Amino acid sequence: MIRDPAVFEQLIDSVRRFVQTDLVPLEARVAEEDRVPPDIVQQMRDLGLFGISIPEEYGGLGLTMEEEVYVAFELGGTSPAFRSVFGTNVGIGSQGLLMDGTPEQKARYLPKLASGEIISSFALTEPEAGSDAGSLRTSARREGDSYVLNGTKRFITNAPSAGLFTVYARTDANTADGSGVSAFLVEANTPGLSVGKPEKKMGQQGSHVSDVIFDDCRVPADALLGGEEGQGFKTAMKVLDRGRLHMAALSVGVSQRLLDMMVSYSTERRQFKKAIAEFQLIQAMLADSHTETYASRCMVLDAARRRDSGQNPVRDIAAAKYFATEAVGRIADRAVQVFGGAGYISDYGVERLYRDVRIFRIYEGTSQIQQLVIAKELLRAAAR
Ligand code: COS
Repeated sequence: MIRDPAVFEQLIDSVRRFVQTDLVPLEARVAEEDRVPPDIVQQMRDLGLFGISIPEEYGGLGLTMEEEVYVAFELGGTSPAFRSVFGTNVGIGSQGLLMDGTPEQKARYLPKLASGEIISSFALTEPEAGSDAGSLRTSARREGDSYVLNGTKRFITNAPSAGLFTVYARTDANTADGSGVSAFLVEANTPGLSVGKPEKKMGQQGSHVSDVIFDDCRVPADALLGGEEGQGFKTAMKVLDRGRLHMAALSVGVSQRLLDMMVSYSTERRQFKKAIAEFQLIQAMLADSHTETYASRCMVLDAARRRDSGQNPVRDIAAAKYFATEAVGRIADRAVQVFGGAGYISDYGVERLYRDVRIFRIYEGTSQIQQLVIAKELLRAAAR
C-alpha cells in the first residue's frame, strides 16, 4: 500500500539520488578499505534510512511493506554493503522488538534505532545451530531478578558496531527445540558480552560479521523480550518472514542493476565488427535476465501488498526469497559472461557483485529452508 504517492515519490527520488550520486562512486573504495565512511553513515541517518520500518511514533518513517520493498529496489542499485549498515535496524534487529516487545522496551530502544543512534543486531545462529535454529544451545538461566546468559553466537551481522542485540537463548533446559527459547534485549556494554574479530568474507566488504560470546552475562529480568519466556523462536520466525521479503526485494534491485550493466556493455563492446548485443546468444542472456527480474519483482510486490492487507503469506514470501535470490545469482553469473574477461577483473565491479550476492541464497534462511517452508505450507493447507 502506498499511502501518499507524492510524498513517497520524493522519498524514492532522494534514495535514488543518494545511491547513484553518493554511493555508487564509493563502491570500490569501500570494498578496498572494508569500511563505509562515517559521513556516509551520517547521510543515511539524515535520510531516515535507519528508521524506514519503524513507526512514526518512535521517530521512524513507518513505511508500509510495499513502500519498503520499493526502497529496497533502489538500494539494490549499489553494493549491498551500504544497505547492511542500517539493514539490521530496518529488519532483523528491530522487528522482534516491534512485534513482541513490551511498551517500555519499545519506548526505550526504538527511537534510538530509528534515528541510527544505535545499531541493533540479531543473534540467533550458533556454531551448531544454523538452519536448525530451534536447536540453539545458548542458555539463559533465571537467577532472582536477572538472567545469566552463556553461549556463542556466530556470523552475527553488524555485531562489531551494535549497541543492542536481540539474543535468542534457551530458558527451558528441559527442551531441545524452539519451544524452550526466549529472546533477550542485551546492550553491547553488558559485562560478560564480548564480540569476536570480524570474519574475512567472500563479498560485501564494508559490512562486518562476527561471533558474539556470552560468558556469565547477567541481564535484568526485564530484558526478556515481551516479558514472557518460551516465545523467542516464534518471534525469530516472524522476524525472518519479514526479513526474507526485504531480502528478495534487495535481490530485485541488484538484478536490475546487473541487467542494466549488461545491456549497456553489450551495446558498446564490439566483436566480429558488431556490438555484441547484436548476437542472439547475448540477447538470450539479456532476455532471461529481464524475465527473471520481472518475475522476482512481481512476486515481491504481490507478497508485500498482501502483508499490508493484513495477511502473512509465509509460503509466498519464502517463494519470493527463494526465486529472487537464486535469480540474482544466475543473473550475476550471466553478467560476468557478457562482460567476458572484463567481468572477471575488478575494474568493472561485476565480479564484486557476483561475490556480494552469493550470501543472499544463504542468510535469513537458505534456499533449501525456503523450499521446506513452501512445501510445509502447501501440505498443511492440503491437510486442512
Ligand atoms: N511465524 C510464526 N510462527 C511460526 C513460524 C512463522 N513463520 N514458523 C514456525 N512457527 C511456529 C510454529 O507454529 C510452531 O509453533 P507451535 O509449536 O506452537 O505449533 C513453532 O514455531 C515451531 O515450528 P516448526 O515445527 O515449523 O519449527 P522447526 O524447528 O521445524 O523449524 C524452520 C522450521 C526450519 C523453518 C526454521 O527453523 C527456520 O526458519 N530455519 C532457518 C533459520 C534461519 O533463517 N536462519 C538464518 C539466520 S538469521 S541471518
